[in-house]
Amino acid sequence: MRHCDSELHVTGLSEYTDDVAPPEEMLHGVIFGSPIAHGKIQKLYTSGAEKMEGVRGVYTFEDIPGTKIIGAVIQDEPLFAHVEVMYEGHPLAMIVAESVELGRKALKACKADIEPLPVTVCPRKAFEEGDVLQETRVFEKGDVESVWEHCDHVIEGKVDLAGQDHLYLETNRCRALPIEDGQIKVFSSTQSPSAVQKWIAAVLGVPMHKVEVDVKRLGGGFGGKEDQATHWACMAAIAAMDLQRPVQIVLNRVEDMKMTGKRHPYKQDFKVGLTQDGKILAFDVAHYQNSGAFVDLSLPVLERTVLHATNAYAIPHVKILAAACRTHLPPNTAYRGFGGPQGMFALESAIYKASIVMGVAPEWIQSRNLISNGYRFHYGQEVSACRMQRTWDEASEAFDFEGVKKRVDSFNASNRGKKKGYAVMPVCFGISFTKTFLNQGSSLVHVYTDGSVSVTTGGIEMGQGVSSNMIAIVSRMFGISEKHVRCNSTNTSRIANISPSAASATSDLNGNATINACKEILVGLKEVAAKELGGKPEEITIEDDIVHLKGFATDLTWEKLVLNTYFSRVQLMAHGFYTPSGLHYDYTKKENHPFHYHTYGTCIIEVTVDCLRGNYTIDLARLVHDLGRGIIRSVDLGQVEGGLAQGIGWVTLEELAYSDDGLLLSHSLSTYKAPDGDFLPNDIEVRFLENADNPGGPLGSKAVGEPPFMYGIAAYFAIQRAIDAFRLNVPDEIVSPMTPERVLLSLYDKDSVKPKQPSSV
Ligand code: LUZ
Ligand code: MOS
Repeated sequence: MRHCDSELHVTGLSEYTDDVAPPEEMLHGVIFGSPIAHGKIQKLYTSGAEKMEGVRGVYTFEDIPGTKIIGAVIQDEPLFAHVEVMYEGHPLAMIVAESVELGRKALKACKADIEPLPVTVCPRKAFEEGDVLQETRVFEKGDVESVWEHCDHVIEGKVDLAGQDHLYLETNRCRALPIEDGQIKVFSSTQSPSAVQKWIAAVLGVPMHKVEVDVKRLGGGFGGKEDQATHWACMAAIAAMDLQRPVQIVLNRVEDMKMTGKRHPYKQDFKVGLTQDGKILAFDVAHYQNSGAFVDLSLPVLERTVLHATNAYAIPHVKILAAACRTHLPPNTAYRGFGGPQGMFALESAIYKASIVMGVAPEWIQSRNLISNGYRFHYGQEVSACRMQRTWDEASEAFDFEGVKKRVDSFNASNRGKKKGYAVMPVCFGISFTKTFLNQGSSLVHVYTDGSVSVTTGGIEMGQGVSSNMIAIVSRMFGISEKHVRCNSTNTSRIANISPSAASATSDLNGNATINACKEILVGLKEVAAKELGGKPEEITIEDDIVHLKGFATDLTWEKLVLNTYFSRVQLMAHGFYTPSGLHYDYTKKENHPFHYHTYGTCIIEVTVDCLRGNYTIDLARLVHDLGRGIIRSVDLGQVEGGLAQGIGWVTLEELAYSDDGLLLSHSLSTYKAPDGDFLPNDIEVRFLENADNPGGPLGSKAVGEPPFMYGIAAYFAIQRAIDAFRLNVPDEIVSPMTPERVLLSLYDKDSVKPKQPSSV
């Protein structure tokens, strides 16, 4: 699989934030983080560090020249801890030194007197104590209370869903360079260069036009750098301006894991009511989000949990409680799926439990409740161009759901020490930022006189392939080969007011903006060509670098046409803007249209559990995904497989362990296990729907970044069902991740090696 950076990556020549040769005189910032999770700051001792070799400055809350409190949604987060520390690793101070080594040495001379305060890590506890970040919301469609008595089965349960570290290969980092006239140039590993620009300007107390942020590429983001790259960039900028020297901050892995927020853990209560023939009549769910210490993006994340609480299912009566609960963990943040996976997991838990009570396969219930055109979601948007059933039917047929069931049942009947399980996961994910104003993209296309083209957009290349997509779009719009086109770094001086590269919408918004820019340039090109060839502009096309008139090739090449256009003094550059139409969302209203469209898909995952040891293998993952027309197949496949892998990791291996006093115990790669190539199934089959154009997406495509993450949820229930085949053990609380330890403990009673007795539901 190739994308536009493949050769640079495999030869190690691609440049990330700190790969560019450091400017002379560059200093290094290291962070003094709180050793405890919650406490009152009595005194900070930094004067010892200040006197140490190579130290040029120490910065705390008092040293912030402008705005001292930042925040993406609500300004509630002091850039350095002030009065109280709210989580382990909460930055108290930054030491700036001639080298990282000298800075780290000086770090040891920093001390803080902190009076410990009670620590809360559980969102239910925070909720009971009334420590919520906004008034708790309840969303209702229909009236769940009126239907329980009409249900043949009413099942209740609890869920405990863990968070997830982003584990981008490139930890958070940035480099800030002071330049003339009080300006500053910043290279940041951020998904949101305009947020970095805005907050640096604010903390420095200067206008935004004095701050230039440039981003070539990230070594992964996954949401972790949507909002939380900003802090480090602000800190580096403060020191750089004060000392008038370049300053770089690079977090090491342990610091990154301790100091930055993660996917939100949730605790959930559910109650589901079904008829005997498997129809879900009512779903009542409470989401207690573990928001962490500050708001960050928790509220929009919780909003998406609410929007996706019914996933792909048509349910007439719905009630959703959504509470953002403050705990003493780093502020949890965006992570691929943005609350959607947590919303969907609760409902899959309910369906799983219902299937046991009713003695049916979960997919029998799932398939009886899929949405279709005309269904109105609880947030008021009507389903149109629905492909849910289509992906289900194609998956069911292509992957032979019936056959899998028979094969697994017969394996389990004839094997004692090993059991197989499988589960199906339908996904319906809404595409658009739910903060409607963020749905805008910009692109700057330059055609140079030699026929080469440069494209700059608001999109951040973080390994997902957006640069390759932009190059493909320009190449197809102009009818020229990709070798003519280069995608340049994202830069706030070339593109203003950039929305974060997030919400799966980056190629969608910036690709459409690029199409608009190309169209504008094409008008001039075609006029010049028509004049030269003696035709009309609408009779001109360009294919394979050759200008065509009425469909026939002429002698006029792309390069010659560009040069002629330049000599004719006709515009060869354009700024394109795009925003999808028809979006509106206000949670207090019944009628809403938050999403431009939905992405659909269905996945089946099969596993084998070793019932002696508790470990397991993921044997296969097969899925049908609705991608619209797709831009570059290999890029899309990379996104689907990557999302699937990350989703499987979330519910299986990746365990964030905390002590009771809120210290992160799994804070490095020796204690936090992410799925690797060995763990993932060899048998992964991805099918894209054919003939599935999406009029809303660039070149008929659909957003692809996040939806595949949620296929991974099937791995959880596949393992649970393999356990059930060994001995039925429906837990009171469904706890994720399903680590091998957890599997072992659910196969056997704690104090005995005998299999547990079947428990009743
Ligand atoms: N980021 C954001 C997101 O700010 N708003 C969203 O709706 C969103 N959705 C998914 C991922 N990131
Ligand atoms: Mo994101 S969770 O930064 O799309």
